[in-house]
Amino acid sequence: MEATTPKNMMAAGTSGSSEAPEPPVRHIIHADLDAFYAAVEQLDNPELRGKAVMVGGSPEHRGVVATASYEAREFGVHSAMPMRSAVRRCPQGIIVRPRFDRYREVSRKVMAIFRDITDLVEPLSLDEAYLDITQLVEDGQPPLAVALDLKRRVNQETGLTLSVGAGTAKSVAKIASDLHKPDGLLVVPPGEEEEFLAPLPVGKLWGIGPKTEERLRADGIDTIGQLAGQPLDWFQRRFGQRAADVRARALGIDRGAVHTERATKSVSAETTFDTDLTDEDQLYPVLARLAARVAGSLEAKELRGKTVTVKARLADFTTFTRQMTLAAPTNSDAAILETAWRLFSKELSPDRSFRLLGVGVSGFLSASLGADAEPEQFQLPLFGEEAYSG
Ligand code: TTP
Ligand code: MG
Repeated sequence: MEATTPKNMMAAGTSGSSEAPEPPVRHIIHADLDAFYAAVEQLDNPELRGKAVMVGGSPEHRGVVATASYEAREFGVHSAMPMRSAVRRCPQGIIVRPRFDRYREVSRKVMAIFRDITDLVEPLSLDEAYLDITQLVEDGQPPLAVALDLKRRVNQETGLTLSVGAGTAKSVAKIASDLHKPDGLLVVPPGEEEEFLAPLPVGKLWGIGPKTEERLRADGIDTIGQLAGQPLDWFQRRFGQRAADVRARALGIDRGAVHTERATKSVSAETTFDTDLTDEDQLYPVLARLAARVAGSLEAKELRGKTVTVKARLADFTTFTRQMTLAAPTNSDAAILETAWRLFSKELSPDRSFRLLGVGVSGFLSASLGADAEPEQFQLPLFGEEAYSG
């Protein structure tokens, strides 16, 4: 699977498809730093290297794990876990408070390396981006060579390790980068997308959240291959308007383009809870984490927005949004959180349980037009990833 000359594989990629005519093959890289916050802490403080590091809030104040070093992950510690549970699982773990300014600084360096490779960079968060490398491949550099070069440069210039996945679709590249973490590298050659995805659990697919995964498993669909094998009308019944997209992703042929900053209209993050939440003490840290994620994405995309939106879904699936426009555009997590909390706290009530919470920022200052862009309609995927931009 790993090193194949892409041009040789193109014939295989076009066989067996009834969709005509075939669009040209694109080559996409998904790059994601390993244990980002924890890796920066280990880089800056050699005493932390090789040790279980848990970056986040304090266990006494309902703090949450932002991320953990791979040493700590061996004990079952992971992002978004209450720090108290993390300490129980890994008592020797060293708790480190996040230093967002430092992470932003490192992120800027890494994004600059990405942009040095290609202009077509779509950052997703501080440590993660899609790169469209089609031109480089057409000029004769195999995706594997580009990926190796990227990993080497990031490691030499920052000291961090980067995991890279390459493929002809964003969703394939993203899954590939995750599969061999940390320090992973996986190139899925054109034509092998479906075969690569088939044995993987359905939950790995973008847009299949834990709840959808549960329902699919109840129907005996455990792998992406089993999903891809369903007839078209089954997809339509199960996914409605999303049917074509979900099916394309399951087949590894999604056509989503890499969007550079200019195309971004909103940046948002949302999360669905395992159990519905009512308590302000539990909801506030969630909102704080979402605000920090959105601020990080804005920073990575070099954007500031004026409109802050909160999205909420109640236990009965009623979904609503509340927005507020600020006097000046921002990318500050504190300003986003303050506004989001002002909007959301009005919605709290002892008889209301929430199953989902989201935070978004839109209304970007458009440098090219020299004027404020109109706040865009807030759009979030129904299910799917924590960080999303449209
Ligand atoms: P991720 O790339 O999801 O995680 P990671 O880089 O720590 O680990 P890996 O990619 O090797 O699996 O997120 C990047 C950073 O974003 C992470 O270091 C901390 C922050 N983050 C949070 O603050 N809260 C979260 O729930 C998640 C998932 C990440
Ligand atoms: Mg990462």
